[in-house]
Amino acid sequence: MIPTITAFETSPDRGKGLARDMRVRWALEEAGQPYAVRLVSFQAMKEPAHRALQPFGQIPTYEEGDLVLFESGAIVLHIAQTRAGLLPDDAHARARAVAWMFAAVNTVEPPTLELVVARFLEGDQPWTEQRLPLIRDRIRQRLGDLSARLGEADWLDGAFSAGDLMMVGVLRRLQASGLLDEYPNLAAYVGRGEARPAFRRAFDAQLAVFAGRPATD
Ligand code: GTB
Repeated sequence: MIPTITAFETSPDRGKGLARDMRVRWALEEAGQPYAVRLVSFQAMKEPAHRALQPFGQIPTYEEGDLVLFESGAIVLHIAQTRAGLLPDDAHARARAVAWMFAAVNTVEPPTLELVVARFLEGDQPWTEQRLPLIRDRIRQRLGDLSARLGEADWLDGAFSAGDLMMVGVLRRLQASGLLDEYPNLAAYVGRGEARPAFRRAFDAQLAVFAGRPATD
């Protein structure tokens, strides 16, 4: 059974692969699992049919037979647990890879989302200019710790795993902020993730959604 995922019909990033369907696409490509994509409009995401799949009216979702999943981390974990290639066989190494998945979404991603909110949703508020340096420093704390742990290694814990996939997915959203470049080993780590053939296939597939569309789309 080929799983179906959902993605933005019109993504604000116009194909830079920053929306969270990218993590799911990448995981499916790493696992060699063909998949279908259903594109949804912002309006359709808020309608009952989509909320039955995703209670918060968001993408991505994952449908496979009678399994329906939401939350990109849970979807990637499911793919990793049911296909080879994304989690180590050794039970302890597997548990550590899952810990890195949680670290990505639970420890590193939250301060990065504060930056998005401050810049794009609260950018016109009087407190934003004062708040931004505080948020950037909170992100630096996480990046500094992550950078120290990664050191000169290629991946966070031995071979590439779903933990790296999630972490790279989170860090990619910081590229435009310049913060990632303050930590050359993290910038190189993201580069290694993006150079993986499975990442390239996933990226090209999501980019193709926007090919040939006018910029006003
Ligand atoms: N915790 C959930 C998960 O991990 O699956 C969060 C899902 C989520 O935030 N989905 C976003 C969404 O559907 C898309 S990824 N938003 C619409 C809504 O809430 O109404 C967030 C995102 C959106 C756009 C860009 N971009 O264009 O750069 C990047 C990331």
